[in-house]
Amino acid sequence: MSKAFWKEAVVYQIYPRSFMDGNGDGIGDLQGIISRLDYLRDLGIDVVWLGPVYRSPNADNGYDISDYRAIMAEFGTMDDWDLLLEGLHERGIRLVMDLVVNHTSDEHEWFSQSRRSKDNPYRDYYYWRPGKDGAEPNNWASAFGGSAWQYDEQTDEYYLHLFSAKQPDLNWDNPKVRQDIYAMMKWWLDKGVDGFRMDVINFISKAPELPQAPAAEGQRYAWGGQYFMNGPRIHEFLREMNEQALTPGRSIMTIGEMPGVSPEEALLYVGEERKELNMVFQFELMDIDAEGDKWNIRPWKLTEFKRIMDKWQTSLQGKGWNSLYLNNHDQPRMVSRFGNDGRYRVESAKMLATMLHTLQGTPFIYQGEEIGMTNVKFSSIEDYRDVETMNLYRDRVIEGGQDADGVMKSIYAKGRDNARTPMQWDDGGNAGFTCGKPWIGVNPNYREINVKQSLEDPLSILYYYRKLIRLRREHSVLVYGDYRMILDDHEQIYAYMRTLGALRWLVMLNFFESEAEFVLPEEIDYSGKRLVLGNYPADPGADIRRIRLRPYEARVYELE
Ligand code: TEU
Ligand code: CA
Repeated sequence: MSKAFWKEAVVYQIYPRSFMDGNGDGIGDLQGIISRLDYLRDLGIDVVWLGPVYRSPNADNGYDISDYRAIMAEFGTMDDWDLLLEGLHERGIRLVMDLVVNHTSDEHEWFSQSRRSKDNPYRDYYYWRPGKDGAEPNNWASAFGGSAWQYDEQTDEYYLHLFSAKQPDLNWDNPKVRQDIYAMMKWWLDKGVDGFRMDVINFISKAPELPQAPAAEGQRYAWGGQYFMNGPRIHEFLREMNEQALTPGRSIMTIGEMPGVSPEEALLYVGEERKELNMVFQFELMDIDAEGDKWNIRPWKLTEFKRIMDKWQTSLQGKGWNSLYLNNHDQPRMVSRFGNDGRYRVESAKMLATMLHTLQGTPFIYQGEEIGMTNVKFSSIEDYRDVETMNLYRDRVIEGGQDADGVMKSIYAKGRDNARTPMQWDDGGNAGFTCGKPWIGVNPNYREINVKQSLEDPLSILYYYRKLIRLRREHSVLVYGDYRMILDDHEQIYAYMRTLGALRWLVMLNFFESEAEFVLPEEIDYSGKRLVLGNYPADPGADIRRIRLRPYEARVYELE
């Protein structure tokens, strides 16, 4: 397997609005991040993925960009950004920027021009279509509810927006759009950024006829995914982007966020010979607890979880590269969703972290994960800020007449604001995030769960993350080693081997709060063993042929 810095790296995701407020206005900002750089250095991460910090009216917290070459006023200035980059590089940390180019803000200059008249030179930068029989051009649904089309009086046509109406989709079939985007990317690379995380990048090529989506009986709008996810020209566009914008002779890192991609499709994006991207964020695991739409929660089995992980691990092995994540700014907190955020919060957070850092792929840590931050339950919908959550409540409760408690239950489990409450730095006012009034409430558990407490407790999740990160850096078997699952059908334990040359590592993870029996398969023989890491005090001499794993216990062994 070929070597690359982005395979060896551990990435830390910063959601700028919620990380650290430097000036007391209640909103996280660049100076705030700068003030916490030593924290990141001490954690040991190699790369920061910074959520969008470009100028934006914030309809979707910066994922609606009105100027790609300017900094959002609330976050600071371009000078602040230069200082941030310098501060990161001084500490040996690379910076990956969010690249949001499936859509712009409706306040972007291109769109202001585009909506002006049908013959404006920017008209074709977006998708404009006349209505059909007095309704939208097709029945596609927006990811944030309602139609994906917005009527615009000025020219009596509709424009396409797969996300909010303030996020019109760019028309990538127009070569001018592509050239403008590549020029912008090169501009940032020249400023010294080390790569891009590309927002819904597999949505940029749409089936040209924009066909009607198959809908259930009585369903007005339907997700037209098959007409824009991995669309007809997607690989052509990404290869062109790679060639024209990404290969300036410097090694950078690229991650494509890709809902609706199978491992087979992923290989077309990340296959080592394909010259497109380094890795993708897959969504198959994120869909494990939903039926139909994400709000409709269903219980999942560990065997299903293992089947998904195993499929991605083995399909990409030797051919491409995985990203490894269990949460981000769009997903609930991993310890609440896949672990136990009550009695076994610490144990289960460490167990999940063990998995993330011992599978094959690049681990992504989302801010606060390293101290075991949990989901939040605000009692009132008024306390929520996310456009997706607010639209859901409006559509289902206010306009749809559904039971508010049921909808709140879905929001508690899946709402994106779970991950967007402020980073918990200490047990003082507003968790040390701001001395003003935070833009979104702090999780009330900040008095127990915070960085200060974590630094004082030698057994904290934070110190365990530091250990894992160091371990991965020191032992290339964790990066480049082959992966093979064992105990495939075990319903409580996920276990696998990593091997590189003569090195053999064994990972065992109990995903439940009841004890579980691990029995080593007969064919694995060994003459010696070393307990490398675990989340409980354990007898290093214990016989690993048969072990009772405690609640959420994780162990990593080296076999001789
Ligand atoms: O997300 C795209 C995406 O498809 C999801 O993760 C989405 O947030 C989820 O399905 C909603 O339930 C990206 C960004 O990560 C997200 O924050 C943006 O809102 C979205 O694109 C639009 O830019
Ligand atoms: Ca601020």
